[in-house]
Amino acid sequence: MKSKSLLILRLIILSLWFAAERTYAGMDLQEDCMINSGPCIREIKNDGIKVILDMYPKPVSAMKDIVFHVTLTDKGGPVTDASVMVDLTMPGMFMGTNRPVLTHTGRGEYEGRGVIQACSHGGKTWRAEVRITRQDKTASVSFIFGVE
Ligand SMILES: [Cu+2]
Repeated sequence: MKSKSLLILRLIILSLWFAAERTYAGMDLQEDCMINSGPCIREIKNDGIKVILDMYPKPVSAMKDIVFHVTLTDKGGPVTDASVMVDLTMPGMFMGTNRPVLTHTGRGEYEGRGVIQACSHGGKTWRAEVRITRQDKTASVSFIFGVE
């Protein structure tokens, strides 16, 4: 009798542990950038600079060499004097610091490479915060996207 209830208790503890392993704050956050369907667009409030983010190869997967491509335009014209960086974080979970730096390749296009970490908790949702610095002023836009 005693060993049976002990076994049940063990099973309960084990299932709670499994549930905890698969749950973290932010895991249900809605993606607002369907990166596998194409580039995503944001506008920086105040100065109206348009930010287009793309990543490839697609489908965007963890532990693969990913190219981050950002296009900046201001009233239709290219923004060529910015410093651009992508800050990759997982909402609700610390996954280390991962900030690929992009370099200007011409006509307001910026490109850099990075690797998105594999999540040991099975997380597939990431945030890419694109930080744009011009004349010592930094603005940022964020994109919530999923990886394969
Ligand atoms: Cu994670």
